[in-house]
Amino acid sequence: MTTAPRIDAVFDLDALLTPEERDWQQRARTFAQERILPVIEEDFENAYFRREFVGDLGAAGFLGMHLTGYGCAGAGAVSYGLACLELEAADSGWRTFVSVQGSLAMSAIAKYGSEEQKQAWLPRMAAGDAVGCFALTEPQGGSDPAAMTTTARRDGGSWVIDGAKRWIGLASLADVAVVWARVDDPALGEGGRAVRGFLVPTATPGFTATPIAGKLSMRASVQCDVALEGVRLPADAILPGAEGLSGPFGCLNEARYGIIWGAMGAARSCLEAALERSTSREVFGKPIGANQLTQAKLADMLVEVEKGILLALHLGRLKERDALTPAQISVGKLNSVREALAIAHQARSILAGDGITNAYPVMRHAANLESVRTYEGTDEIHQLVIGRALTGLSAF
Ligand code: TGC
Repeated sequence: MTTAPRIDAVFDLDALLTPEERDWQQRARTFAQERILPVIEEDFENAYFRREFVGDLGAAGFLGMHLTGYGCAGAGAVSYGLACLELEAADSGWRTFVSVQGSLAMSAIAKYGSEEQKQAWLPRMAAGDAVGCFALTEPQGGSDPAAMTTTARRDGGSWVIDGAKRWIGLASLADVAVVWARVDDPALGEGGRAVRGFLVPTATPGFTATPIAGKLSMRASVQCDVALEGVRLPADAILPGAEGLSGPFGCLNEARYGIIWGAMGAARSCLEAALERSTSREVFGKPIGANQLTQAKLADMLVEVEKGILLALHLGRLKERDALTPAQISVGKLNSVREALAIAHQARSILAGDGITNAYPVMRHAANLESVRTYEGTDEIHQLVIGRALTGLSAF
């Protein structure tokens, strides 16, 4: 396969990073290249999630790495972003795992959980001894979590949850699910129902997760339908610190931030593959990279990778100052995934017929990026979030 030229060395990204950030990036790159890359084509082909990597990622410190305490590494936002970039340079499925575990499930517990809940779950999840999932999206909901119909009702000293969720990453492997549900809330008036979060051990009777079959994207990862049928939980299963949709949206901000970096990793891999082929394959008696049309494509791809990484870095620095807004996150998520997909398609055209085989990672990245474009807010949702920030008018 491709020997990887350091695309990010072209404009000396390293000069903008601290030694600690470079160290995290190098550790993630090593994990991706030594562990994930040798098996990913086979796993993608067989739709196989390699469970043993979970503990290894935990031991390496990547799970909840941007959280502090409870066994988490306490790394900065840029370090976390660089780890996402390197993991997604191998496969979006493994960046997604780290996102679901760290940015969604662990973040929800860290932001909104009681001290007991944090002690019970975060150290095990940081170590990779327990897996979490984040159950927000519903079959009829998609982009509109406000349409949620899953309910939690009080029954004596218990909560009882009923409903259905869809596209829930890792749910069939998870030990605990962060489930968002509507709760009868007298403070909201008659019929008023606030969205609240619950920690649901997946062994609880009534919780069923079924992997979604037939995926042509993210095949080395698992997404599930989840049924919640009379799931009975103790009173302290509720996350005390989250009330309303701002709870789950606060976690989506974290996951979307990781995607801003991660998608640029997939893009970089596609550019590397196209670049390698440009000098190794000859047509019409010369390397295809000696053609002006090929060079124009390569140049455009490099421009977008560099711009995307610099935007990610700027947003990361804002996040480290606690100054990153949801609209800025939408700019980054929209741009990174849209450009990464365009880069994957350009790379495929340079690779010609070989580009549709798994001798190169490009079609796999392109297929994965179709999922990344859809989850954590579609392109259209992010356009509308930006449009609302620009005009002050909501067009949802
Ligand atoms: P809206 O009226 O705008 O807001 C409702 C409440 O939420 C607050 N809020 C936010 N808070 C923090 N961060 C944000 N980004 C926030 N956006 C909104 C808002 O302030 C308000 O709070 P309060 O206290 O005033 O009530 O809500 P809306 O219904 O108009 O929402 C608009 C919209 C479209 C932006 C939102 O629904 C949206 O983002 N939709 C996209 C949903 C989405 O991204 N779903 C992804 C689900 S998770 C997933 O895909 C998992 S993939 C990983 C895996 O499991 O494999």
